[in-house]
Amino acid sequence: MRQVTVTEHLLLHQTQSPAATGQFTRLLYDLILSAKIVSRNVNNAGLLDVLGATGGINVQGEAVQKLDELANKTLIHRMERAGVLCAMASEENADIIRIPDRFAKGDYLLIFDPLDGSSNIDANINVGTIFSIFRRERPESVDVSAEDFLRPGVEQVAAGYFLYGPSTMLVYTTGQGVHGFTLDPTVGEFLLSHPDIRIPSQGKIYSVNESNWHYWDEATREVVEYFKGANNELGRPYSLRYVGSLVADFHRSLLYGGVFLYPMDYKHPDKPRGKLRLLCEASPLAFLAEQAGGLASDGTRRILDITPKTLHDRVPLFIGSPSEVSRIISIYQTHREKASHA
Ligand code: AHM
Ligand code: MG
Repeated sequence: MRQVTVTEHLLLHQTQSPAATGQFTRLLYDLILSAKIVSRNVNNAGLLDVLGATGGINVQGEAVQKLDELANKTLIHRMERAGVLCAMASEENADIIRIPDRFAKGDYLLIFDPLDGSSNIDANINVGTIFSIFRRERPESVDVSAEDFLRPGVEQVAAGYFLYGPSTMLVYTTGQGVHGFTLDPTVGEFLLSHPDIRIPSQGKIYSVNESNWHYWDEATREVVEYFKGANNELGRPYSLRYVGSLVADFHRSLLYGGVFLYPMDYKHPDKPRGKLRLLCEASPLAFLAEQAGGLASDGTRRILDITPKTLHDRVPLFIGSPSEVSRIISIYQTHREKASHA
């Protein structure tokens, strides 16, 4: 059987993509190398002194795990040397990460969540690295700043994730479909295993942290009741699966269909909000979902159309098969209409 590597695939099949340049191939090569290092550390986590928390709290107000920090450092160290980036932004860093003057710079902006789902890591449950790539718009003469990153997801040139699971996978898009590669550890290469992934138009699974029920509004409860009840398009209750690692829950939804939900909640009544980050989580996964024939919405707006106001903006996220996501949008719509007539 012919084994296709990521670089071969990019050169052979993605020639129409704005990402099909030498610089982009280099970017992907270094990203893959970073992910192989992270994957090795995740796989050996139980044997090395890298489990548990650092004691620090990140910009999101969440406990930093040692592996979060290691993955973040690995990505920054490799990618600042790639010579193709003008800056980076990470879920773990409050500000943008500039490329030091001693390294060459390029046209691309890289955004990443170095280790998504890391609260699961001590239990040996799947985690992943999510990435999003933009080309810089402003001229080189203008100093790079956070403003360069505040762009809607529709402008991404590529996005994807590495999933550190029973096998390590890369799933990515450059706007020409979604393609999955599996790391063959014996040769150290990601090989094409899932060409042109299409999400089923309807699934049988919903995925949500239902313990937030008490913090949801009426519309959100109705959405979840729709999936739990028998009075839906399926004619019976959907199954519930929730890993608590977005990248793993999304990957399952992509392959099996269904929907992943992280709605807005009122845990902090004065500040209702979604949990997931627009730039490093929702936007890249929305690009993949749409390229696979799915949908991604915040309940009202298409995720890819939302322009962030800050680097760490959060959004509600409903992502997956078109049938389930459009149903959710219509339930919210009906609630808004009722409220406006009340
Ligand atoms: P992280 O990037 O710090 O791991 O946080 C994001 C994670 C997602 O992977 C997952 O979907 C969500 O948080 C789970 O949150 P909760 O524990 O509130 O259900
Ligand atoms: Mg995350």
